Amino acid sequence: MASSSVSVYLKDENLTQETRDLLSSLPTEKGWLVSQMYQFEGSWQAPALLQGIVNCQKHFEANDSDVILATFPKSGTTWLKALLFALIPRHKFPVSGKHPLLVTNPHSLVPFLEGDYCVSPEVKFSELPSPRIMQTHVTHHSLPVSIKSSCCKIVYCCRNPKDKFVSLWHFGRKLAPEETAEYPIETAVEAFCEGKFIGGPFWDHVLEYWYESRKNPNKVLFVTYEELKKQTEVEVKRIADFIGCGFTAEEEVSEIVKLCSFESLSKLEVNRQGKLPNGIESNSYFRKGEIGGWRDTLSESLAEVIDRTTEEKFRGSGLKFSC
Ligand code: PAP
Repeated sequence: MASSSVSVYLKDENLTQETRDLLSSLPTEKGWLVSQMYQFEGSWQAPALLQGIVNCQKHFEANDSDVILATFPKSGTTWLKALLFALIPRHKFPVSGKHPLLVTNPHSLVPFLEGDYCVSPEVKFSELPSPRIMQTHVTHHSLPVSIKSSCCKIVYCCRNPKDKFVSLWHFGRKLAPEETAEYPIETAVEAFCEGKFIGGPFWDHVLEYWYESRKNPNKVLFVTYEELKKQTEVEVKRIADFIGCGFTAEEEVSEIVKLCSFESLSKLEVNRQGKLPNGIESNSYFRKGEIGGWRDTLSESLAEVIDRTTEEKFRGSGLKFSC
């Protein structure tokens, strides 16, 4: 199992006996990025993150004032972490001043729930200043009960499947070159479309949050990377209204948009050099930041395979991706 990898999310040396027993009872598949994936509550996980999800389900207590960012990996997590951090405590940290985002990677400002729980069941989320902002990649049905039963807000960000796949493909190859070197992209596309891909099935993840946002629009806000890119100010105001920190007529949303843009964040020293506590290089989270960048990596025929699956899986849902 990916022992040469540097990321804590791919290591299995901190697994408890309880997790090992659980793993032995679960369906398993050989995978890309992690040599062995386990199917837990319908989604395919690396062992360490699976332990994190179980710990999170057992121990995490949501507050009514919490804001939870939910994403499928590589759908805009870093961007949304920056935006939420810039939006929520904006009276404490004015954009015009020495803003924490100028010296801290967004992943160090907004904790990753199951990521932090994968190392230990004792995580001090209770010490975060209120309102707390936290992030998860967990499916809606696997969220800790208190997130669903409390009045906390969930912001879900989705991205078009081809760009998302390509983003993860490059990230994974950089993160674990040895484990991914021999895995052809054709096989990875096939596994992604079958849902047997790390974190997958992608389609079910998106659809669950999509339907939840329609059923309960005050609880779940559905945002797409593409709309955020095309009309950033409009979407940022919509997010701010949803989480209860809407803009006054005098406030400038453009400053927050600029601070959190790919162009600004990717140039900062803190996001170009060094590693995060999770063992991942800070610059791995900033690659291209574009819509339609998949064209550099996917052949037309592989793109068609993903398009056909997207069409089939999202048919009748009202969800469409045109890029
Ligand atoms: P995660 O889910 O593992 O935390 P996430 O941040 O969702 O990762 O994905 C990284 C992608 O967001 C990268 O896309 P790319 O590979 O297609 O380039 C990264 O470039 C992009 N990204 C990071 N920050 C921003 C930003 N401020 N604006 C737009 N895109 C961004």
